[in-house]
Amino acid sequence: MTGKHRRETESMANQKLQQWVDEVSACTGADSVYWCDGSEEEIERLNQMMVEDGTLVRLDPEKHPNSFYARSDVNDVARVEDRTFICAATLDDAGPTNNWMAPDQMHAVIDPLFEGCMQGRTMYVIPYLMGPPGSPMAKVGIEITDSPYVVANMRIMTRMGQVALDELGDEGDFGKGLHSTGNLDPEQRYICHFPDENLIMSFSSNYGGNALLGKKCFALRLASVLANREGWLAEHMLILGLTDPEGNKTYVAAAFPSACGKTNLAMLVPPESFTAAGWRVETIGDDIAWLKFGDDGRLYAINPEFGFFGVAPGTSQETNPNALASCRANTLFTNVALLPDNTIWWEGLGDPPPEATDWKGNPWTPESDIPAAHPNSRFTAPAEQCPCISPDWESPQGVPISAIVFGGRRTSTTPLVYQARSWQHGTYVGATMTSEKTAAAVGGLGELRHDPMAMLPFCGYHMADYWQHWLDVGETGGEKMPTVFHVNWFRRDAEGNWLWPGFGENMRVLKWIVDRAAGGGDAVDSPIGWLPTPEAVGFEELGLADEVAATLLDVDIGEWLAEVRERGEYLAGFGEKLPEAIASENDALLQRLELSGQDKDQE
Ligand code: GTP
Ligand code: SPV
Ligand code: MN
Repeated sequence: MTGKHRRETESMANQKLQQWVDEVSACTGADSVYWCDGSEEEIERLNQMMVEDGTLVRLDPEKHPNSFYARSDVNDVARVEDRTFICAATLDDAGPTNNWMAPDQMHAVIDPLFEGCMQGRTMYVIPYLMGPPGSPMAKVGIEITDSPYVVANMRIMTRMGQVALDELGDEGDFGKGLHSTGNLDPEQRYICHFPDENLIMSFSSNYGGNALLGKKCFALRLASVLANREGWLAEHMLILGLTDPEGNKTYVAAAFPSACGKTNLAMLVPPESFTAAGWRVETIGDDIAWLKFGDDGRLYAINPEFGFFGVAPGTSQETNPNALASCRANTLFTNVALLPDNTIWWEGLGDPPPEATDWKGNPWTPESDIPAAHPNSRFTAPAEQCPCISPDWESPQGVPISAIVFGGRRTSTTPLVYQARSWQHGTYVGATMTSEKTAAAVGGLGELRHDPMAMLPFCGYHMADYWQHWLDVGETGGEKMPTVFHVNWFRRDAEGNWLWPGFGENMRVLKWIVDRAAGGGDAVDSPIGWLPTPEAVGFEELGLADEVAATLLDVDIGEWLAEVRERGEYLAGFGEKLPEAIASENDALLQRLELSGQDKDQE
C-alpha cells in the first residue's frame, strides 16, 4: 500500500471525490488512505493480511478454491431495523414506517462517533458501480470504510475499482457511504441515511445490510427516493428469465421479504418433467431490481449487484444446487460452521459432521442442542459463478418484465398463488402484504407483520407516497404494465409441516404465472383474485393428498374477512396520504368477501 493520499500522485480528476476523501481522512484520523482498484493482486493481498491477523480462515484450496471463512461479533449478525434511520428533512418525508431524526440532530449524534475513529487503522476508499458498465441506469457509489472485511465483501457484491472511476469521470456525482467498524458496540450502532446529501453513515456494525453500503442502503433506501423523483422503481426483487419449450423468453421480478425465498426462486432447477419438455430458468438477480420504462413503453429491469449475499442454512444439493455451485470458489462465508478439514457446514446442507466449530467459535457436535451455523449465516459469492446465470444479466438496457410477483411467509390464510385483477389491485396486494419475521433482522422472529412490497425496511421515504408512486407508474405504463401475482410457499399443517414442497416445484406456479401473463392459463375467479385450477399448477403430477391440494388453493372467507378488516386498520394508520385507490381496493375486497360469505351461508 502506497500510503497517504496515493491518488494525488495519479490522475484523480474528480475534485468532489478527492475533497470528500480528504475531509473524511482528516475527521477520522486514519493512519493511511488506500484507494481500492478492485484488482486480483489487491484482494489476494488483503485476504492474506486478514488470514494473518485472524479475521479470516483460508478454506481447503481443493474443495473451496480462493475462499474464506469469517465469524462476526456475536452481537453483529443481522440488520438492525430499530437503529436504522431515514434522516429526511421532515418526519413526514420519512413517513410512519421509518425511524426518523432531523438531519442536523442525527449529525450531532453520529458525526462525533466518526471523529478520530480510524486512528491506527487504514481507511479504504471503495469506488463501486451499481449496474452493468455502460448502462444508462448504473450508478456510482463511493464507500469509505476501515474494515478490510467490508472491502472483500464489496469486491464480490459490486463492480469495484477502476470500472467505477471510469463511469464517474471528472465531473460525475456519486452516492457517499461512510462506514466504520467502530468498536462493534450495539449501543453505538447507527445506520443513517441522508437522502438530501446522497449520504449514508454506518457505525459499529460489519454485517451485510448494515455495512455493505451499496446494497440496501444505496441501491434501495437512497435509490428509492431518486426513483420516486425520476419515475422509476428501486425494488427488493429477484429477476429471473423463463424459456418455454418453443424458445419464448419471459422475465419475472419477485418481491419477497428477507429470507423468504428470493435467492432460491431466482436460480430454481425445474422438475425433471419440465426440463425434459424444454423449460429453462435463468437468473438475472437475487435481491434488488431497478426498473425503468424502455423506449417501447415496457418496464425493463437491471440487477444493480455483482454478487449474491445468500442465506446459507437450508441451501443444499436438493434445494438449491445452483447456489451451492455459485459459492464453491471465490466465496466468503460468514457465521457458518467450520470443520476440522477447513471446509464448512450449515443446517440443511446434509448430514451433520461428527464435530465442528460453531459460528461462535465453540466446539460443536450433533448432540449440541444449538445450531452450528447462525440462522442468518451467509455466503458472499460472485453472481457470474451461478451455473444458470442469464446471458442477459449484464444487459445495459435490462430485461423486459412481464410479471411481478409478491410473496410472504404465511402459515395460513394466503393461498399458494393468485393473480391480481389489475395494476391497481396488484399495487394494493403488494401494499397489504404480511409475512412472518425471519433471522435476517434482529428481533421478533416468527412475528407476523406488514411488509409492503417487501420494502418495509428499505423504502427511503413515506410508504404511502411510495404506494402512490406505484399507482402513478401504472398510469404511465398503462396496458404494458406487468401482470401482478401473489405467492405463498410457506403454508403449514397443524403439526408445522410444509404443505407445499417448494423449491424446484415452485416451477409449477411460475409456469402458470407466465401463461397468465401471456393471456393463457386456466383460472377461476375468487374474491381475492384469480386462482389456478389444480391441474394448471400440476397438482396431479405431484400426488398431493386431496385435502392438502384443497388447502393450498382455498380462500377461507372467515379468515380473509378477519385479514381484510385488519388491513383496513393498518391502512387507516397512514391517514391523509393513503391513496384513495388503495383504500377503495380494500373496501371492494371486503364487499366481495361479504357477498361470497352470504352466498355460502345460503347454500
Ligand atoms: P434475503 O437474502 O434475506 O433477502 O433472502 P431471500 O429472500 O433471498 O431468501 P432465500 O432464498 O435465501 O431463502 C431463505 C430461506 O428460506 C432459506 O433457508 C431457504 O432454504 C428457505 N426457502 C426458500 N425457498 C423455499 C421454499 O420454496 N420452501 C421452503 N419451505 N423454504 C424455502
Ligand atoms: C436482506 O436482509 O434482505 C438481505 C441481507 O438480503 S442484507 O444485505 O443484510 O440486507
Ligand atoms: Mn434481501
